[in-house]
Amino acid sequence: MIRVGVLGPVGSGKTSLIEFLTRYYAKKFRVAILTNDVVSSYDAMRIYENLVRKDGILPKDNLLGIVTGGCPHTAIREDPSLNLRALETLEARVKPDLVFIESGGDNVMSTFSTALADYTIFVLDTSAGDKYPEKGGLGISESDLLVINKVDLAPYVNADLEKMRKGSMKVRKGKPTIFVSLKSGEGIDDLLKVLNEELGLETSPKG
Ligand SMILES: Nc1nc2c(ncn2[C@@H]2O[C@H](COP(=O)(O)OP(=O)(O)O)[C@@H](O)[C@H]2O)c(=O)[nH]1
Ligand SMILES: [Mg+2]
Repeated sequence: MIRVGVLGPVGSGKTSLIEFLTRYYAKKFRVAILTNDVVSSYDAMRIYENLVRKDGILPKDNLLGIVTGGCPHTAIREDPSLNLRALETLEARVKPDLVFIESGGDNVMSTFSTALADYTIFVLDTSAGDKYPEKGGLGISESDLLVINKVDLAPYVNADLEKMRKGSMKVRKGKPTIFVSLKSGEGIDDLLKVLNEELGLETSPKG
């Protein structure tokens, strides 16, 4: 089971990314999703509605949502026990090849415990301004992959993508950064190419 942690600020596109990747990978692999929300089961309910009920992409047993309380980074870093237990439940229920774990949404310092995630994707979006990624933060610099989402909005918020690209190179020391729009589809091929390579997912069959 490959555990992919998805984190980043509220509204950057974490759930949208997980929904997109699940649609893609579920054709070949057993995919499960574990969401973290601070006070509700909102994301789990949204994913249930879209992927389970409407589109039938995800069996309902493959989805689990937990409520972390007000400090979402604690549940993915200092004390991931709630998430680890939820993963055990998913493992026993569906034996997934691939699990996406969505953080409840946090600031740029947020990171996943290595006990919980094998690979981490930090999601930023252009509408937060082009001061990031250069302004830095542990999550931005240390994540395995930085996804900068909502490039379609960049012109409306005067976000200079070249500045963001340079900033990212500066703080991430060679680790990959991909620019996408989950709305228009721009950059998606690059994203899948990097993820397939990094996760070694191209060849292993569903079984
Ligand atoms: N314009 C635009 N909106 C997007 C894009 N990706 C996601 N959104 C919207 O941004 C909002 C927050 O997305 P969501 O996936 O819920 O973010 P999360 O809080 O990080 O999980 C939603 O209204 C999405 O429809 C994108 O690439 N472009
Ligand atoms: Mg979300």
